[in-house]
Amino acid sequence: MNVRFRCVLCTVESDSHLWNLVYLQKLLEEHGASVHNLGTCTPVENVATAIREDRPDLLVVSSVNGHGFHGAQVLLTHLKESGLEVACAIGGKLTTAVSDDDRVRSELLELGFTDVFLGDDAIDRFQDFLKFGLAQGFSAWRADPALITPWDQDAATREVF
Ligand code: B12
Repeated sequence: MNVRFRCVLCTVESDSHLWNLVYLQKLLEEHGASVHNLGTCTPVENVATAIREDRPDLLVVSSVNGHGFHGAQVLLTHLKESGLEVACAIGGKLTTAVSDDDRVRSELLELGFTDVFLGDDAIDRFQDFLKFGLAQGFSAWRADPALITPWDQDAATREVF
């Protein structure tokens, strides 16, 4: 296979689901990636070590157990504190309520994820992202602005006494 980019693939520490990782590894390989799949319940230190050693073009995080939002924050904060910078895409089912998706996407983009892929069209949008990254570099990607629902906007601007 002609390797076009290097990718580290992981999930968050709490998540033991496997087939999402297998699916994404195959999808990434179809797009020309060499994939280092770190497996389920990935310790954040293992992700940091893989980034230091592999120097990947892209980190892909997949979580479906509903705790991914928390785990993603822990992971990216750890990478930042370790001085590691890499384009980073995340997706799956990151909380237990689809109604959280817009807020979660907004907060993870704010934290520094390159893009956040949730919902029924996640794979289609992710493939567009991969094509763009191959042509122009993953760090050059500008994610669509996150939608803020009126109720979340209200919560963000409400004064707390
Ligand atoms: C099999 C399974 C298990 C197995 C996992 C075995 C294994 N080794 O993998 C077992 C029994 C262990 C399990 C346990 C649990 N599970 Co479970 N599990 C499932 C199940 C039935 C199938 C998951 C699967 O393999 N899908 C196949 C893969 C290919 O698809 P996928 O995971 O959906 O991923 C797709 C998308 O999400 C997306 N995607 C995923 N990641 C990413 C990343 C990016 C970047 C992109 C672009 C896209 C993307 O692309 C994939 C392909 O379309 C789902 C229900 C379902 N039908 O989906 C529940 C489900 C994921 N489990 C669930 C839950 C709650 C749990 C438990 C917490 C249950 C419990 N109370 O113990 C535990 C958590 C364990 C843990 N520590 O993580 C919930 C999660 C709910 C949520 N997020 O809102 C689900 C959705 C069931 C449900 N409807 O409630 N589970």
